[in-house]
Amino acid sequence: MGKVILFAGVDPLSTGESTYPWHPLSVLTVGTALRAAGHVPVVIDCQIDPDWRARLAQEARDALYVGVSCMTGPSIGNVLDAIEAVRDHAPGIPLVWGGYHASLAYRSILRERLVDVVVRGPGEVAAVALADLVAKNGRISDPDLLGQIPNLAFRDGRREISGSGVVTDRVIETNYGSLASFIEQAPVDYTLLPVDRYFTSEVRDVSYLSSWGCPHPCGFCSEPATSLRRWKGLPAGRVVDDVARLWTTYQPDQISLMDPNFSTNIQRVVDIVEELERRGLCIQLRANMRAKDIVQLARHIDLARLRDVGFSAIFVGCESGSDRMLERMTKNATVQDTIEGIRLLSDAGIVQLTSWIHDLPGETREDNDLTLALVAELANLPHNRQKHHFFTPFPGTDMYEALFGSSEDDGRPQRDWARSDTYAASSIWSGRPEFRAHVLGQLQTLKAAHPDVLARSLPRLAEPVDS
Ligand code: B12
Repeated sequence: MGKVILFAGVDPLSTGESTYPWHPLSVLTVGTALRAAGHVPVVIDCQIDPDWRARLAQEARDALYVGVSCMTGPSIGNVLDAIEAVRDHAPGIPLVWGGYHASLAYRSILRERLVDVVVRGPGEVAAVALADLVAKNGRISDPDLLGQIPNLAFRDGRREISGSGVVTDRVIETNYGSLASFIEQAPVDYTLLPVDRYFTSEVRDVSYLSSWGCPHPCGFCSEPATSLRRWKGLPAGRVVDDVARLWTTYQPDQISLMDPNFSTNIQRVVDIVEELERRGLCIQLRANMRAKDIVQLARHIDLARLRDVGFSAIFVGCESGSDRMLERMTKNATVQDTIEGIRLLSDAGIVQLTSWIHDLPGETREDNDLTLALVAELANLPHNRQKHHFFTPFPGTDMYEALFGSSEDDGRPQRDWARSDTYAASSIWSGRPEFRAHVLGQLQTLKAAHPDVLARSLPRLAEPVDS
């Protein structure tokens, strides 16, 4: 038994992604499992702790290991700094990298020798097994013992020649076993964090996760590679117990359901609404749903009932107003689904937080005009909000592979990934500058006509890839 440091590297405040900090469910979930197994998890979150480097350097010295977590993008820079702080001040303490980015870019991370072990996908079982291993053996390097832990990738000390003739460290992957162990575990232990330090004068938001994974194959999205298109959800009764407890304990303004797609199981949504009704609860909830699911859902339940139990805003990844683009993205949905789904939410008085991706590979001016015409039309609806992104290829996605070939062994340094952002400069992919400038012009016109429709500032033009 011993202390494990969990560093949350995602910092949406520094990139303008958000105006308030978000509870890092990644390390909270892992920390819950570690504490239940008798270890002492210590969460250090760079969003709320300006002295995180010093604290990390101090706390790491007597830890079993330091675990770091982030998504692809600018937050990788925080994780690289965290790794450096640990290497400088607590040399010899094992380093473990988990979360979305590491799950996909693990080969490059390991070959850069940044950490000892990468945890791929759900990390609860592996995090506990690694802590047990270090507590017992004092180190993390025995390939035979590591080989028995699911969801790991590590170097076994041997070298191999890649297809292109380059000699690299051999990387071993263990069985991608435990898929959604959070489903079996006790509710997330929010006391691992000072929850109310995430509240601002603007909003008191608490993040919560009710399901895991996503069955859809969208080519731009990281989920198919991390969840292997599987899905698991907590039962309706447990979800309502959990959100009701969070609502009374922390008295937030809203609870954000962070499920990749809350509506994967339509019946579960209906059950959750009915359970909230049965208990006479109205809890302000936000969730992600696919437009096509909303259309289906409306056939089972009047969406006004969702609004009445508190579903106040639904995030919908609409992506494009061109069916040709939706097809190329393997979105498994049509523009008609988007129009119907958004209108249904609007009619029920629910805020529609829509998300759009511009300058997709192969997108023509005609495709773009269709998208711009659609967003302009939707902007007339009451409570329509829009987030506009420029396409950024993420590792392990079909669209990345279509552009660059297999991402598995592309050897891209993490410093490059750290300069990849859907809102600003990208050292991975700058797209077509003229196309982007044209889109920005159109979005400025939209903004002038509907000043409140944009949920955040417009994306910026990318720097050239080779800058
Ligand atoms: C919440 C969320 C956010 C929040 C993050 C809040 C926070 N403090 O973490 C906000 C809104 C800030 C955000 C921002 C972005 N996000 Co986001 N986000 C999500 C969302 C909805 C849920 C993530 C989550 O909390 N899941 C629940 C936790 C429990 O799962 P998890 O993190 O995977 O953790 C498990 C394992 O990975 C592992 N694990 C994780 N960390 C560690 C650490 C250790 C040591 C160990 C052992 C294990 C481990 O164990 C955990 C439990 O099983 C997802 C999912 C989705 N499909 O929409 C997208 C998603 C993760 N986001 C995504 C993207 C693209 C972004 C942005 C990059 C977008 C942009 N503008 O460029 C930004 C980046 C912000 C930044 N500065 O880094 C992509 C990920 C792409 C990628 N390859 O990383 C996703 C998958 C969306 C998508 N469909 O493409 N996001």
